[in-house]
Amino acid sequence: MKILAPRRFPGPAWDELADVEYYEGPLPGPRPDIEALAVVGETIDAPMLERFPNLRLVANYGAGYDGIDVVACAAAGVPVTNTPGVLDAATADLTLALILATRRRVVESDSFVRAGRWGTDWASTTLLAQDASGATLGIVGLGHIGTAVARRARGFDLRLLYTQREHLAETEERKLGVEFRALDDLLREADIVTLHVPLKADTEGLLDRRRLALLRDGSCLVNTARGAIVDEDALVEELASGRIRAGLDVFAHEPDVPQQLLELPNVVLTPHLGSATWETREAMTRVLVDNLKAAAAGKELPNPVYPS
Ligand code: 8YV
Repeated sequence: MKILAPRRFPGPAWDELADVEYYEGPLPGPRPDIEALAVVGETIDAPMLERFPNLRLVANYGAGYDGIDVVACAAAGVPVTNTPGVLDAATADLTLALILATRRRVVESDSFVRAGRWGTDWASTTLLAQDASGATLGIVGLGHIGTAVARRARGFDLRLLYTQREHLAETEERKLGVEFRALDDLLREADIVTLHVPLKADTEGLLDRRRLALLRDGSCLVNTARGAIVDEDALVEELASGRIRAGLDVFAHEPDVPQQLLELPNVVLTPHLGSATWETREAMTRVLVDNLKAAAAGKELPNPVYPS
């Protein structure tokens, strides 16, 4: 099975694939010889599928597959797979890192030391921040990653609220130590809000201008999910006003980051690093390769994704 990939993926599993061609820049085509695409964020839609008439798999490197039109793939008879499960811990870890960095002003403090200001500007009120311990964390989307965040957050004595379409069973809520709130109520009540929903038609712009205005003064928003879940222009305005803080790993038009954010001290910025550890990326490659090998062998796919 001839595979087209943008690059080698990290880890030894990648070498198990026999027939891989690499491309640079945008996806090439027409290419009737290509039977599988390994993709990382590329847009795969109906016109793109036409370039690859003999495709047997679109294999996404990542859990989120919002760049792939799954309906168009299904219509063309092309299965889609992703790499779920193996990146929950790393993404939850980064979420906690952003919560703590934002809440405790870690990046501002680092700049303060590097600028040589400790000896001259330090006073007992310098860089005072807000406790994470005891604060209320609102988790938007209690799937695998949201749940991993909840477990870690309990270790920091955060009070946990969550929102999603379906309530958990009461026993599950008790076990995780979470209380359900409708989204607007969660935004009004939480000191820290963290997003863990996939980007879909019904979550695009979920945190619009009206909802961002519900956030408490001094609260902080953390996003390790997808930038387009938030109205980015409205978020930039809220942050520029200094009313809220944010820890942002994802942006609406990556790799572009709104210029204004680069100037603001109340924002911590990372370049989409949720799954970026050696261990996690190698585990993602293992899952990607298993999907590709199953397709090549005509076997059942381990991680199929369906239109929803
Ligand atoms: C990226 C992610 O896909 O899994 C996801 O949904 O956002 C990430 O894991 C990965 O970083 C590759 O760029």
